Amino acid sequence: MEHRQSWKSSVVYQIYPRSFMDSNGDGIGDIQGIISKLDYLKDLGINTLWLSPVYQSPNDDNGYDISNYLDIHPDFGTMNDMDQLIFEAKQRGIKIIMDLVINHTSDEHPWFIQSKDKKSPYRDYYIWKDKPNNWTSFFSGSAWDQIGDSYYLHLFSKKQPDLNWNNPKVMEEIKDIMRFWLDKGIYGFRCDVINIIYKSSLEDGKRRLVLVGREFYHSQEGCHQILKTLRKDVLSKYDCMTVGETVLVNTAQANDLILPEREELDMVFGFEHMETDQINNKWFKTRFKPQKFMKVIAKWQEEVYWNANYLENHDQPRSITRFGNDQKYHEVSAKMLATLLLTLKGTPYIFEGQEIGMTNADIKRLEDYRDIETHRIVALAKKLHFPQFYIRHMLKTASRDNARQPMQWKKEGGFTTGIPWLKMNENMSFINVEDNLKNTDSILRHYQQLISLRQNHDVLIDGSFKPLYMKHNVFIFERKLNETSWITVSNLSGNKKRIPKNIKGSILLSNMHRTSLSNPVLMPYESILIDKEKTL
Ligand code: ISL
Ligand code: CA
Repeated sequence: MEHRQSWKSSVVYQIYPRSFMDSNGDGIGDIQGIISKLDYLKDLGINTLWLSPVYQSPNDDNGYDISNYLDIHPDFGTMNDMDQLIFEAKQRGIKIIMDLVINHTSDEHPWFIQSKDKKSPYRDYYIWKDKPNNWTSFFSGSAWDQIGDSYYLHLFSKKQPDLNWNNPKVMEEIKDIMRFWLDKGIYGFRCDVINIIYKSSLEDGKRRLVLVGREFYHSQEGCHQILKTLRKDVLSKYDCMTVGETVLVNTAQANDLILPEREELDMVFGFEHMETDQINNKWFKTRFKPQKFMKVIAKWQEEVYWNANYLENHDQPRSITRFGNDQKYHEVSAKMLATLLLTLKGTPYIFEGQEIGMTNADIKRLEDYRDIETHRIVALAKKLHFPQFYIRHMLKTASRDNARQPMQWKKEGGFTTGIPWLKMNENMSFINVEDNLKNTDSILRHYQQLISLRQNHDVLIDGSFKPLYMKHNVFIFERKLNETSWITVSNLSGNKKRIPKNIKGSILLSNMHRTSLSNPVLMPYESILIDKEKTL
């Protein structure tokens, strides 16, 4: 058999360190907290952890604004803690990938502080101009800020100045940073907004509603060249993986970044399926459109060389609230989404709390939101005179804090002995890890079974993907490897449906204790994993 790259059999669990587990009662999750939960993660069955940033940072954007890439934020612990985490994880067969944020640094990074001086050798580490252009930031408003008589570019907050990738010195600095971490034994990187790091021109952009200027920085040839260099000079020397976070890419652009012969990244996160419950922009959520969702998923499955499959991360609302039903069908729809995610072709990513069906946040007061993007949007919406009730609705359905409420370990929380940095969800009294572990039929147990099926059956890793049925909000697809053929049936709606007659086989996994296909009625959010060859 052809050699299989190690990341094809990875099952990744994303940790948002602030919200995972607090070991010292200051209300902020930390590295010792993560270490204390490694056995839990091992039992879940995952073999790879992705840590959102733990580097030094003034936390304007919760660590995505880095002021020292080579040290740990004291909130999270020390470098010794990090070394211990890498070691302890390895003992349990778990590899660690770290976030690599190289589009921008913090404005408190020594490079930027020195860059403010026009005569400094660091001046050209960033993008300075005498006059701003019309580009807008991802967090709304102008992408330029003024210091003295010059302006610098920041595609995110003004405390996140963009690096100048036209400067070869920047490339050398980043290579050193990557080597530093890979030498410590980490398994690779999740590369933040990687397809926008290269700016090919600083002209005014075409006038549009959002992201003015993007034609000059989105998926530019210069970006491909940078990725090839990083791969050749650094990554290729290690057994490691990279997953790019790639905003606004289509399937062709995704392949341009990941096809093996391109020698750039290993896989990327697409966003198209995340747009199936909104109009134009994530702040304008509408009803979830399952038909659109399954078509997008099938398209990416069929067209993209290898997918990074995910339904949640630290920027997105919770999948059960969005794509399932977090009230009446909480357990069954969480399990249905799990089966879908873990049986698709590609590397699955599970976000902390997803394995117990954590829901969107129950934050009521605007001032209780912590996320910078959320506050920027509130300010803008107020300026535009959006009614108060609508602003609340926007936050409830789209704020990034929906994903960031602390992990619900126990009925009474279990995340911290102090005051959590972001309020916990009151539904922790019935949605928590403790109860899930006690119950042999819980959402967590369902994830465990799925992960174990993946680890033990190559059909879920190497098998081909073929959509069999995509109608009436029912998604059926086949994974096939040699003689083995597995079929996933998912009802993405709250209504009863029928299983098409030609779907036959024996049940490998059900979210409703189904043991055969003799009853053709598919219950709301029912999902079934079927082995086609073994007909009972
Ligand atoms: O949050 C978003 C959609 O919900 C996006 O606009 C997001 O800002 C974009 O996907 C980039 O995200 C990444 O880089 C940002 C950081 O704030 C995010 O947390 C990170 O995932 C800037 O570093
Ligand atoms: Ca702490």
